[in-house]
Amino acid sequence: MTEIHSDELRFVYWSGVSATHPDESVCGDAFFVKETENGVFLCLIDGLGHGKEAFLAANRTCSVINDFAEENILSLFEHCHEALRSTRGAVMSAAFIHHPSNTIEWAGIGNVEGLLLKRNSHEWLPLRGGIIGCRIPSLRSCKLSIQADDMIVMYTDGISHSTTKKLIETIEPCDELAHSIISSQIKGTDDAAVLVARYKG
Ligand SMILES: [Mn+2]
Repeated sequence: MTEIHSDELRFVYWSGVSATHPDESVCGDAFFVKETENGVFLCLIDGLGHGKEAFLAANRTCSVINDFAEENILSLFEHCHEALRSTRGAVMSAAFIHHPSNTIEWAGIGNVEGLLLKRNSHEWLPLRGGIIGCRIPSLRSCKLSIQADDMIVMYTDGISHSTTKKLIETIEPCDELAHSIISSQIKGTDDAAVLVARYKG
């Protein structure tokens, strides 16, 4: 089962695709995008393993982010950690684009890859080890400048990392990039999800 969502918001165009493990009926990977007054949150979550328990962990994470999306990135991780204690746990990368200052603040626990793609350079999100709901490290976020047309790409470990790196540099529009990644780089042994956003400036 594949879920696709594309939208244009005030600050970004974005596209998310998730694909369920072939033996399961619900997906444990989830993307979440929410605009606030000053910017936009972009989150990609991988509930541990796959199946119903993974789905429940990812789902709970999304509802916490929805409730606390007015706050900063680091407190978001802490709220999720508390809320996920009774679940299997999840890994997540999250970014907040602050429009007034043209900056992006981001952080990641686990192995959801994050990439900021600029016209002539790119920056990978530094990831910290841990599992949200089980044990999380002391977290520091990174802040970078962002300008119109910069892209943010996130993907879970259901996507082949080595080949995706090359693909990202060749394709432009959000929905095309998200679709190419999921259709050509999916491992097929886990849930998989990709989130792509282009900053409008
Ligand atoms: Mn996974």
